[in-house]
Parts: sequence; structure tokens; C-alpha cells
Amino acid sequence: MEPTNTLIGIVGKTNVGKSSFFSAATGIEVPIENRPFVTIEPNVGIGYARKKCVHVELGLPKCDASNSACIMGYRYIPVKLMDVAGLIPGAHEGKGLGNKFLDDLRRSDVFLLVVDASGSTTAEGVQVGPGAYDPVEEVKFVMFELDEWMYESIKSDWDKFTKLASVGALRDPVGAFSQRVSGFGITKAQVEAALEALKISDTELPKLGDDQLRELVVTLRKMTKPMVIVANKVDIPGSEKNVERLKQTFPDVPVVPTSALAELLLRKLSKQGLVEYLPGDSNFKVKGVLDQRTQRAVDMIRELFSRYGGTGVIQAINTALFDVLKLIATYPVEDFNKYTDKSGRVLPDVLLVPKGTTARELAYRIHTDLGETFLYAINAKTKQRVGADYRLNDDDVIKIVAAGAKG
Ligand SMILES: Nc1nc2c(ncn2[C@@H]2O[C@H](COP(=O)(O)OP(=O)(O)O)[C@@H](O)[C@H]2O)c(=O)[nH]1
Ligand SMILES: [Mg+2]
Repeated sequence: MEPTNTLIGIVGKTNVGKSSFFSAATGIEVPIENRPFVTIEPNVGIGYARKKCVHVELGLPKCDASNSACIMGYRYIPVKLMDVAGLIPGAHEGKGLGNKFLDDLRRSDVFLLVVDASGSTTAEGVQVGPGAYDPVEEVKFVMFELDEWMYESIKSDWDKFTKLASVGALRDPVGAFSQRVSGFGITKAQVEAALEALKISDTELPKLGDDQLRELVVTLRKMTKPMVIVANKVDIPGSEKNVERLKQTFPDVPVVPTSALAELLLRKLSKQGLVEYLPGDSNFKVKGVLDQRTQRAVDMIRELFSRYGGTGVIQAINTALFDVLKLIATYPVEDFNKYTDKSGRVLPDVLLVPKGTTARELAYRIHTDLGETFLYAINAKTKQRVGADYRLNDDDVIKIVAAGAKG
């Protein structure tokens, strides 16, 4: 059972650390019994969200994590990450690698917009001294490129759409428009919500001028491709004030300070047995004697940890899944007393579902049959029966009882 279908797209200009972030996030060696997502494209990897495992709250000595891993009481929940080539100004017009790679992003549910918070990379990706380039400008241009990309694509045969409507050949303009934007993973319900927010009626839709259409597209982009700003390279002195400015300039977008470099270094040192560190920890322990160079690197990371409480890599993924997409964790079980599945494994699977998901929707998510023949569910924490409309809480442990359930 895949814990989530979410696809996280990593975007940003060149040389800000996208690939470093990608390897820091996906290179974690996590022992997962049931490896989900078997077929993976070259630029897609598995990263992890991290959450206290519910077995700790339940006072159990351990669990038998299967579609995820449980290490020291933390669930590492796999999620797909996509690394794309760097955006440069004008990408939507085909500059750089242009539209081809932008199209890779269509399917993503959320963007991690990686910026160089030290300000040492220009818009074209050229390395300069720290502070020489403004990361606030960087966020603006990347957002602009993404909006333009979506706008240009939707605008490309808008005239045809308008004409069809004007001769009365469009019976359902909202449906037709939704069809056009479905390639971006946008649903009809989202189109309707955007139209309502902008007070555009069904009949007005095909008559929108350029500016109004752009406003609609930007609204849809924000709704369907929300973002986290990953303020990377915060190990470089002088980044702190840029992180603050990013937070002030983009109050609606979460900003997570990161150092992909520190995460990669910690992994290496941990493999060499020189430090004790779990990805996502806010602390690490040095074991043994370090040479001078390593000591300097470790001092740098300590400094970083004291300021930001970690490398931020897992934190950025957590922010995307839990704060932005508002997913919650649920643990389906068969035996609500022992918290086990059919084979007696304790809390094997965790499923991430949108906040507000009902018990029946969870059943559907597990198996169509289970949803169709759903009778009731049992909240394993309280041992109480709940109905089809019960809205799940974060870390709920749930047994689904269904008429058609086999076994
Ligand atoms: N100081 C520092 N350098 C970093 C960090 N992340 C990446 N870099 C460096 O930035 C450069 C570009 O990194 P890369 O991951 O290739 O960037 P991409 O072009 O956005 O994929 C490389 O020299 C990296 O070593 C970081 O967190 N801190
Ligand atoms: Mg790269």
C-alpha cells in the first residue's frame, strides 16, 4: 500500500542546490520491507516525511512498519520527489531547457521552490560572492516563470475557445475549460472554486480578456501547485537576514531554511561512524576523534543547528505534506485491540490522507470493494464505532468493517 500518491516537484533556478537537496532527501538509507513505487523515472526519487510513530503514543514497545520505516520511534514515510533542470528567466518562452522540462512539473502536487538564501547565485546561475543576488527577486522570477508557463499553455488556443462560445457551440464552458486544464492536474471542482473566488460566472468565462485570464490562471496555480520556499545554503554566513526577508515578503508561503550540504555531510559522517544522526534530528552526537578539517565542518553544522534546529531537509518535506497539503496520517488495522493486520503485524501501514477525509473515503482509498461495502469503522484508540461520515484525525488507528471484506 503506497502511503501517498503525492508528487513533490523541486523547482528553482540553476545552482541553488536543487540536486543537492534531492540527493540529501532521497539518499537516506531506510529499510523498508514493502518498497512502494517500484517504477521510478530517472529524475524521480523517494524522499521521506518524518513523524512520531503512533506506536509510541499507544505505549507499544515497537511496531512492524511495512510501507514505511520506523526508526527510534519515528515513522519515515516515503513520498515521490522530482528533480527538474534549473529555470532561467524566459524559460516559459523556451529559454534554457524551456517548456519541455516545465511539462514534467504538470503532475506535481506541490512545489519546493529552492532558492540560494546566501544570495551567491545570479539569475542565470552564475556563482558570485554571497549577498550579490537577492533571493527575494529569485522567488519572484521563479513564480513568474511558473505562472507564465501555465498561462501561455492555457492561452494558446483561447481564441478558439472564445469563438466556440460566441457562436453558442459551448454548452458547458466550465466543463470545457476544466478539460483544457486537466493536464495540470486541475479538477473541475478547483476550477469552480477559482471562478467563485474571482466572481466570474460561467458565461463570462469564455469572454475573459488577457489580464482576467492571467488572474484566473495564477489563482489556479496557487490552489493546485502550492509552494514551500526552501531557503537553501543557510550554512553560508549572511543568509539569516535573507531568510527573514523571504518570510516577510511572502507571508502566505512557508519558508524553510535548509542546508542540503549539512545533511549530506552528516550522512557521510554517520556512515563513517563518526557521528550519530538520524535524518530530521535536531541534534547529533560526535563519536571519536575528528581530524581538523572534519572538526571544522562539524563546528559549522553545530552553528547551523543552534540557529535553525536541523538541516531543514526533512522539515521542508514535512511542511509540504502536513502544513501546505494538510495531509494527516492514518493507520488501518484489522485487530483494533492488538493494532495488527491480518498477519499479526503491528501497525504495518501508514496512509496519508487529506484532512477532512471520512472513514468511508479511507476505505475506498484502501480498496474499492472496502469502500462500496463499508458498514462502519472502529476507532482503535477509543474502541468506539464510528460511521461512514466520521472525519479522521491525525494519527487515527482505524479498523474498517465491510460486508464484502474478505478474510
Ligand atoms: N554552502 C552550501 N552549498 C551548497 C548547498 N547545497 C548545494 N550547494 C552547492 O551549490 C552548487 C550547486 O548545487 P546543485 O545541487 O548542483 O544545484 P542545482 O543546479 O540547483 O541542482 C554546488 O557547488 C553545491 O555543492 C548548501 O546547502 N550549502
Ligand atoms: Mg541540478
